[in-house]
Amino acid sequence: MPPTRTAVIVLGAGPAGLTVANLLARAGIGCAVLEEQAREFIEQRPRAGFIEEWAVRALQRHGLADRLLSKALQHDTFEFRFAGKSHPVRYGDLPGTRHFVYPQQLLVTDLVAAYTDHGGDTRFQVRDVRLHDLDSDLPAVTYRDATTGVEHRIEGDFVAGCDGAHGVSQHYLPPESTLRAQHDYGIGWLALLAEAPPSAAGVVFGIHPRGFAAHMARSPRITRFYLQTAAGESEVDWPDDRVWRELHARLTVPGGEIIEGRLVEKHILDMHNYVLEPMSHGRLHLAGEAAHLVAPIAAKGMNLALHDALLLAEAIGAHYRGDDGPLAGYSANCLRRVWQYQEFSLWLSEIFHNAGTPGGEGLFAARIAEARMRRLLGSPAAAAAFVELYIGSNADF
Ligand code: RFL
Repeated sequence: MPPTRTAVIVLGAGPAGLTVANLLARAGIGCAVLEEQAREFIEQRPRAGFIEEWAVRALQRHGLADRLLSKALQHDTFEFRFAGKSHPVRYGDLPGTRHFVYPQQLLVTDLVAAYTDHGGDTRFQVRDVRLHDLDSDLPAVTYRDATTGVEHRIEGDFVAGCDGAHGVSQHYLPPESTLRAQHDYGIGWLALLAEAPPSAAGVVFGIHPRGFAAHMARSPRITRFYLQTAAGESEVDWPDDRVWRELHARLTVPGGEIIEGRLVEKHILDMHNYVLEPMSHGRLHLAGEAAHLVAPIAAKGMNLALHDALLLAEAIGAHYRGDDGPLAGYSANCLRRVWQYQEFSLWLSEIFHNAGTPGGEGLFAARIAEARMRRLLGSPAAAAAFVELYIGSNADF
């Protein structure tokens, strides 16, 4: 096939790539989105659910949040449960400090429709994606269409690498000038989706000597649960009866029972983080999990993907208006929030995961975690600092 030409080639139709594409289209900048999976697949892939209010308002400003605003539940409270008691934390008293509960696949469905069904160029089921000439003014991407087998080449001014943690674009950052920071929590989380109504109005974090557990409402009929697991455990170690036994043990308090339902998703998440610095090389700019992964401890990954996407679309728009300053500062501007959210997730993980570690070191870590929780629950100043990062209302330090 002869090469085609556009302004921006976007790799990946996840929250990051689709937000970039929609914003560029609204700014009249041409782009093409290349996605490895079929449209039906990405519209049904369940992952995140919590979107911070600043991100919702940004999508709303661009006309991308109509269905989200009409359908999403809003949360402004969560509870810690430990030592048989519930300790609620209200964080939604200030404007702009709520979470919107909207399953990621619904957001992806909305963003695909807003772009693709309004004339946007989206190419699903691409294979053998390769990037070329990233140091030149005319970078290109080649790929094979899995449905026809035909090879394609598409040329543009920029490549937006939004193809997630398992994509190809991060491998085009030159190793000699790219830093990779990483951290492994040394545990797993079993991510579960149950066909069960929520057992509590909001999020419940169970801090328990047998390990952490969480409950998160997703819809009136679907609830997400997490269970901390030992390193090396797999799904086969967690038959349904063990799952429910542990959820009851770690989350139940008097008057706060856990409602069971059919488990429709059960998989172990590797609990690790990484950050690539800088997120750009030549005409390639990464956004979202292609550039940084944050374990889902504080529900930050999709929010960071949206943050990057908003900054990248704005910076590319500025380029076409003759100002390359925002693109030059793009990576550093993203990384400020990335590192605040990484630090916050690590801080929270030390409350979540340390209640049951045996031995003297374990006891020390458990007492530190209790001291943190008491401060958070007892000091309005500590609670305000926590909320800033929990909801991301002020996180670009
Ligand atoms: P995505 O969503 O992975 O999208 C990347 C897209 O690129 C495609 N792709 C390719 N396309 C073309 N060529 C290639 N070579 C390609 N390789 C891959 C993929 O098919 C895909 O469509 O990355 P993006 O856009 O950066 O978005 C990141 C978020 O998906 C992720 O951070 C969140 O799901 C993380 N996360 C959560 N984040 C939150 O902010 N709030 C939450 O409540 C929350 N809960 C979660 C989560 C992640 C979870 N899992 C599955 C790890 C709960 C879970 C269980």
